[in-house]
Amino acid sequence: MITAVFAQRKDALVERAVGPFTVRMTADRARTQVAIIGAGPAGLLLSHLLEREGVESVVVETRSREYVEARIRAGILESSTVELLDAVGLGERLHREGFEHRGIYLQWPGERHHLDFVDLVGRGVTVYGQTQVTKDLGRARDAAGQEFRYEVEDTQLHDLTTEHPYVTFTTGEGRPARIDADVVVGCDGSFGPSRTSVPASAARTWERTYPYSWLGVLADVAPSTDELIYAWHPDGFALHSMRSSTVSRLYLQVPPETDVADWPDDRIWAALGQRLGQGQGGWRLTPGPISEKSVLPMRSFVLAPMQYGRLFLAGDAAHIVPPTGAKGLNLAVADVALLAPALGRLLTTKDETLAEAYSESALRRVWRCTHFSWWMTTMLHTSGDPFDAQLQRSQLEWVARSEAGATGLAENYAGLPIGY
Ligand code: RFL
Ligand code: PHB
Repeated sequence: MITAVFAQRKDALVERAVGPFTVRMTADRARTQVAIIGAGPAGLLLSHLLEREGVESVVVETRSREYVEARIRAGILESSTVELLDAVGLGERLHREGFEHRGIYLQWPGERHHLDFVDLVGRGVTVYGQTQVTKDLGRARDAAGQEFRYEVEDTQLHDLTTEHPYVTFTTGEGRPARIDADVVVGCDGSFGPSRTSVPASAARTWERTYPYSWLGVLADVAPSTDELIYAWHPDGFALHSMRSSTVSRLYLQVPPETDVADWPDDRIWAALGQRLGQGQGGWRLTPGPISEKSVLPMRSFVLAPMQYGRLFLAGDAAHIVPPTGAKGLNLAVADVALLAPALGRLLTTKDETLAEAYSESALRRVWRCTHFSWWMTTMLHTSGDPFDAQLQRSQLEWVARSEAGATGLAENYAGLPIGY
């Protein structure tokens, strides 16, 4: 266990521009081995894995801890994510409260097919909210004495191409602060400063914006299904997911720029019922009170390499996938599972081999998941083009009727092994 995270802590003078003046202020200055930017799943899990490598870290986060832990996002864990969390002592509550699912339902009007991943590829998935993963990680890091800096502002990364990079920010109390490190890891999601600290000349990016969004709702009602339903419908895609035996998570394909105000609860339940096949074969969708409603845009994005000098990127900071394949959180976990031993080797034995291989190894899985997420998205969302609709229908029938088709979906959805 790390008891003293900061090898040194001292006050130093820094200069800050305040309007037209340059003001010299006392800065809170600290030193650690790895400065982690972002306390989402990637940053928290990385700090946990690094400790097991004997490497100390400080986590810097712009939001409050309460905000980070309440943010509703992913809900599906691949089997390799569960195995990793188990192996590092984070699986106890997950196994008690999470639901193990053998597969998913794939449907279109008039037909619902169950794909049994356990039969097809020998492993299923676990339904356990990202909020719960984040809370479990937070508790484990507290128990280990992890140093966090929450509610910081103006995070900036410096000297990344030297062996002495550092991070500056303003603390929640308004004091300038600086953390000197051997390595900086950007786990700050799609809008953080890490990605933009990589000069355009040092990286390449690929991007796809999809012409639809998801309207997501959280409802205080028991799920109307035992496993997730992915539904193709001429009105647009719908997904029935869940968080617990009393909370359902549901999504509707909506046009981009949709205003939630245009979707009162009755309209949402009517659209979900229609698209998910209300009444088909006697199936009923039970509506209930909606506690959260939001619109999320759908985007694919990859930045390569995931390293720039002593800056490494992990999770959404390096890549975004549309949520249809349930891959975002799992990719963030897979990145840090590769990165932690690489940094352990670099910082304890000065062996750079694994650190230099990190980006290429991580990107193999990133592109596999990028393709899978794109494929699920384009197969299930209606574009309005009748030719597209025929191709989607043919693809869905192939997946549902052919063992080869079903196995391909199952292998990707249930997840490839860590290190694929
Ligand atoms: P996060 O979770 O965005 O965390 C980044 C953290 O960095 C902080 N930050 C900063 N900190 C310091 N200084 C700054 N200047 C900073 N700027 C930002 C942020 O406040 C934040 O705390 O990224 P991370 O850790 O890489 O984790 C990625 C996952 O959160 C994301 O991929 C998934 O949630 C995606 N996703 C899903 N993934 C799945 O695997 N399965 C799913 O079922 C699934 N469903 C979803 C999803 C994402 C969704 N939304 C809203 C994006 C469903 C939704 C609705
Ligand atoms: C979720 O439960 O939030 C969820 C599940 C599956 C997805 C996306 C989101 O593909």
